[in-house]
Amino acid sequence: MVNVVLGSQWGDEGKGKLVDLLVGKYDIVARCAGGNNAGHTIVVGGVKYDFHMLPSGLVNPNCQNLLGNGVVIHLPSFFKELETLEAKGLQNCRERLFVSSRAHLVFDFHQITDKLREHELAGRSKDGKNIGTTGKGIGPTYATKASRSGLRVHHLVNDLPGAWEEFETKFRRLVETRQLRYGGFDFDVEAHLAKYKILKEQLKPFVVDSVLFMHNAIQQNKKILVEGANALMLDIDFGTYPFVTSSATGIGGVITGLGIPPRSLDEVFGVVKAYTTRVGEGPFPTEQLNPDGEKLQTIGAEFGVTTGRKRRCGWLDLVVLKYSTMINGYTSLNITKLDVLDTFKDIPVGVSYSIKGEKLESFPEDLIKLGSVDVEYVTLPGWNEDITNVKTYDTLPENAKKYLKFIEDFVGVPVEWVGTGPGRESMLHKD
Ligand code: 2SA
Ligand code: GDP
Ligand code: MG
Repeated sequence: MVNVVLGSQWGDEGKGKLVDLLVGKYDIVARCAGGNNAGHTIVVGGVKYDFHMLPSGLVNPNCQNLLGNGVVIHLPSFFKELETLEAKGLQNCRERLFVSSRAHLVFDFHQITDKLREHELAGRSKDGKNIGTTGKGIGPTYATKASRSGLRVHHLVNDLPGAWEEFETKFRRLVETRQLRYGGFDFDVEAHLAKYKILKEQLKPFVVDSVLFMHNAIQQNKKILVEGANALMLDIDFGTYPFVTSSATGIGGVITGLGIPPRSLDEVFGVVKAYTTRVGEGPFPTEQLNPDGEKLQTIGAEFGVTTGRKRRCGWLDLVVLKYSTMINGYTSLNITKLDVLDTFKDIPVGVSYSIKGEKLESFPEDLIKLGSVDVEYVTLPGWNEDITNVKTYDTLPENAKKYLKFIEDFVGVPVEWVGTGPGRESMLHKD
């Protein structure tokens, strides 16, 4: 059984919390895409754990965790995150963590060029057309992957004669070509190579052939949960290109990022924030640049887990959710942060886009089109009471249930879990 948790909007829907909640039932949690640009906050027993790259299955002491071939790994960050989680008391992490030999490595020069590229893009026009990346080197690493000059985990850990020399040669070439492209930047190649000689030995115990790992796990009927990173609207193909990340963040990335057959997939949990947020640049039709948006940001504590950036906020956009459902085929919707809407008297929800009075059939692919859409809203009545202590779905206020029903009916997918607070216990199951 392979189930999947995917973000349906622009990220930070609360995927980590759902994974944490479900993880007790799973033997393996796997990540298939992205790197340490992702960020999950999980609160267990009052302790807050921040995850960036590692699978959140580490919070369950019986769960194995895999970084699949589709993930990109900055090794210094990998070890730092692992050590931080261990220091917070997570047990046996090293025995339960596996890394695909085919995953690509993110190097410091990728991170440097990520920032240089952003600077270059911002300088091109007054209004700044940079992407607003996390600066973690994600785009440049997927670029070297696609241009077939990247270095993967197996290149580093290979002990066969000549392997290290080849790694060194490729590493030097990568630095040189980037220095040529960006007019030179300081980079101590020798110091980095010396560091990677040590990291190589540290990494070895984690490395597996992840195709075989997943195949065997599926054959043995292990319960596997795939933890999506980022979200569909940041997908390299289906997101608001070019304001996207550089990986396949939707259902396709699950298959290619883990090397498993599509037929092995079962449930697809779509995680939906009860409103919408976006971090970084790019279009966001239901954004509220007004006191409502500020209120959502403040009550929702909407700050990036990785960069600390303020997240942009707006109303729920059902055009986005319907589009995202067409691609990812959610079998359930899992609505988080409903409690953040507690004090809003009325709650508008975006239901269609039009340009010059003409209704669009779906989410547009073109940014100029997207920039000129008018959003049609349906305004639903708020419930004006604190739901953080509500213990069951049935005892939610009527208007809260109506809000959820509206989403369910509009998208045509049942709601399964509803988040009413940040803690593990604040997730209600709809029976
Ligand atoms: P990148 O760094 O190349 O992947 O950035 C490209 C775009 O993707 C967005 N992006 C994200 N959006 C939401 N959350 C993300 N993770 C962190 C979090 C972000 C943070 O969980 O809070 O801490 O700022 C994430 N990662 C990438 C990014 O904003 C760009 O728009
Ligand atoms: P992810 O990237 O999708 O895993 O989400 P993040 O962890 O980046 O962002 C979601 C944030 O919302 C985290 O700080 C969570 O602790 C918090 N959160 C998740 N679910 C709820 C909820 O139902 N209510 C409230 N108030 N906070 C929540
Ligand atoms: Mg996040």
